[in-house]
Amino acid sequence: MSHEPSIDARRLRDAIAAAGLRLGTPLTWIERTESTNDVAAREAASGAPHGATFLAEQQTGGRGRLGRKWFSPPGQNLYLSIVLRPDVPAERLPCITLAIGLAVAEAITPFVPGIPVEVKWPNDVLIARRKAVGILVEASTTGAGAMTLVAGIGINVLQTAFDPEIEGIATSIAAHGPRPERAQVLLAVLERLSVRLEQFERDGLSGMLGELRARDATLGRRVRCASGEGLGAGIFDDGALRVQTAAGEMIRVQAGEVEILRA
Ligand code: BT5
Repeated sequence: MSHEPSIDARRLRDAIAAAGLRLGTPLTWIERTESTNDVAAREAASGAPHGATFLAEQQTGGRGRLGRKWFSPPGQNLYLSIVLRPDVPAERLPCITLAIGLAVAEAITPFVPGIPVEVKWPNDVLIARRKAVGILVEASTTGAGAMTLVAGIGINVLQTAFDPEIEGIATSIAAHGPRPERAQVLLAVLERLSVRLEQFERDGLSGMLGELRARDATLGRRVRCASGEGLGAGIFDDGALRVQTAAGEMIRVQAGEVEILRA
């Protein structure tokens, strides 16, 4: 495994300040931790502001949904968690993951010219149909009225050899484009996230449905969800996934797993 320079947190903070971003402010760089989501949740509970970001070089217990593992080797990728205190009605919160996924997809697109970057409902970003990004949004604390979330984002940036458990499904930016500086990728992510989250607070998903649908990895593909198999038939206005079964029935998938089946 090549030895990459670690991220220069001071330079990154300067760049975040120069760009005037609230997300990424303040930025805490951690060499090694179990899970940045846990760090962010603890800090949120003791008052970390909206935008506070925790970035680790390595996670020893990186996690996905339902206790699944997020492989988080050192020196290659980005593992970060952002404290969010969004001003949106609670019923709208579940689809914030889609807004985050869209933002990350948009941010990494310029790093892989000519390669499709798609959002796989509800919480993955795919490069050339393989998983390059996982998103884990967790509710943190409920203070006086305001909901606090922790948005955890894992982005495979430089890694090109993966653990056997995921080598058939995982990919990275460097596997499809020139090796970028991780700090540049992170900056791009924070910038797009700032735009999309502000828009989400104002209008929910409505202003970004076109862009989201254009990147829908399940569209027209055979998928399996809890209620059966069918063809991905788009994303509803409220963020639910539409699946058409073989019998011609349209179903709404509001939560849970959706697997894209090989054609
Ligand atoms: C996710 O879960 O995709 C959410 C992953 C979130 C990771 C970030 S890193 C920063 C923050 N701190 C954390 O502890 N977590 C967040 P899920 O949809 O459950 O997908 C998990 C599955 O993705 C695993 O079961 C593997 O199949 C696959 N996987 C694990 N590590 C991967 C990797 N590095 N690249 C691609 N796929 C991976």
